[in-house]
Amino acid sequence: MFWWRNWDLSSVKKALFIGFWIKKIIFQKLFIIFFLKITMPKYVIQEHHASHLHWDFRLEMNGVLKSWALPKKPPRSKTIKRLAIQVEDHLRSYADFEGEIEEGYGKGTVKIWDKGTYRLIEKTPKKIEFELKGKILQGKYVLIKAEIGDDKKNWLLIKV
Ligand SMILES: [Mn+2]
Repeated sequence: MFWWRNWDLSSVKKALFIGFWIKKIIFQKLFIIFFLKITMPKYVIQEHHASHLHWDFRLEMNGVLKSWALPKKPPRSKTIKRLAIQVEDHLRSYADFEGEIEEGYGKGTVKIWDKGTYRLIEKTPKKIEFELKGKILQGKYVLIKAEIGDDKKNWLLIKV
């Protein structure tokens, strides 16, 4: 009779209570991660095998994809500076594009080289600093307007 009275009920309660809080904290953390994932702006780099192989670097900004064409692979170390020529904004939906461009200047194959999200650190007319969270590129980068000649479209992409 009343065998259960020997149970230390308070420790069972404690265990349940701790379990409840652990679950609550895990769910809160997962929710925050999910929330950041869906609200952080995206970036994409598309390898474009056009008449000249280049990499199209695009940042989701003000409802469009701000775009730069890089004649060389995006830098993964701090010692490399890459020319980034600003090109026309693209629609956000273009971030997922992979495939064949049949006509015109961009004729050739496009494949996604890297993609992820980014955090904007600073933006001025001559400088955009951000932190990339991608599959290939990670860390802080800066795009700086390069006053090379008269061409206002020339920027430099540098890992900082
Ligand atoms: Mn291109």
